[in-house]
Amino acid sequence: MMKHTYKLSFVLSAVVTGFLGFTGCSTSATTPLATATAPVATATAATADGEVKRAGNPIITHKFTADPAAIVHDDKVYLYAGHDEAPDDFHFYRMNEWLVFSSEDMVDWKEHPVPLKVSDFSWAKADAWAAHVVEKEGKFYWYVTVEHDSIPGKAIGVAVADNPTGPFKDARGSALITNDMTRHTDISWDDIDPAVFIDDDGQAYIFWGNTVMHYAKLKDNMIELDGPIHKIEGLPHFTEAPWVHKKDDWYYLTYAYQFPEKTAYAMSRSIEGPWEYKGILNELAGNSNTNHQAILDFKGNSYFIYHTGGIQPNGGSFRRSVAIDRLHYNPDGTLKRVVMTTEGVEEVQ
Ligand code: FUB
Repeated sequence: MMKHTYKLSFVLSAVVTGFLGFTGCSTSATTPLATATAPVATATAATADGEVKRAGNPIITHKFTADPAAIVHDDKVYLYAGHDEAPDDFHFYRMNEWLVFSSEDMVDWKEHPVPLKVSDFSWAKADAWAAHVVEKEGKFYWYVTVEHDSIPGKAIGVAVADNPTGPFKDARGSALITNDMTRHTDISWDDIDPAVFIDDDGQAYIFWGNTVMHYAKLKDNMIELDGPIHKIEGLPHFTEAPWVHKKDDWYYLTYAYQFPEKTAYAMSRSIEGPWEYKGILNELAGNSNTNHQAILDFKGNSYFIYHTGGIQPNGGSFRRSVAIDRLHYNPDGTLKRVVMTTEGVEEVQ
């Protein structure tokens, strides 16, 4: 029944999760400055733990940030996130723009000017939900979830820029995917949470969904679908938030599992499946009913990037904050369970 009660369940969960203890919040949390306008600012203070400089979780404490996606470009990590702008008495998402931060060491994060807003898409009317950036041939493509202005339901658009911090512009002038293009479920929010993966042969794929996981090929131009939309079967309790990555000869498909969400994963030898379910990767994110992961390799380490409601007293399901912990592989390629920490990751050079 979850597929018909998604929005209601968010509201109920906001009440329920008020009773759940959260153990991963940063002791350095500050009141969010929703109106901060500095064009470029250091986003968070690093904490010292003995001689080791660590990021602390959440990594950004002056704004609420959600739905992380990250890339590496020129020895820097670029972290893209939605901006949770809901006031304390508002129990659903209020999200009008996306944000970008960069870091050379995973500890000091620099905020860049707001690179993309819902209003940059003339055909969209609300909801800067989860998004994903990929680089191809010197261009940066940002796939976003929004509410369509005239076609009922959520839709996916794509913006493009010549560098990772923008400025980004709508690449099509229309949605790439709309709710009427997918018929596997009758809910209006199944076309959310795009995740794009470019395989070793250069073929790009877009994965997305809520309740039902879809995927399709992208054309070489990255802004048109190439062929039919497929449904991926065999992912237990798939809710949303797909993320695809490859390590050695394995493809990994991580996703939000159940609701409130854990993160689960499946593996395959082929990007087109079949996917073999492998279990839970991350537990409930404390007082946030969503978890929304990204996975990244940087300077020899693997990272699990997610969000929690870790800024207190007002953090929660609609005022979330991005956190980062290490991701570790077993010798057979399976993933070790993520350990969410208060201390966060160590500085890397
Ligand atoms: O941020 C709005 C929605 O919440 C995202 O699209 C989902 O992945 C969940 O995190």
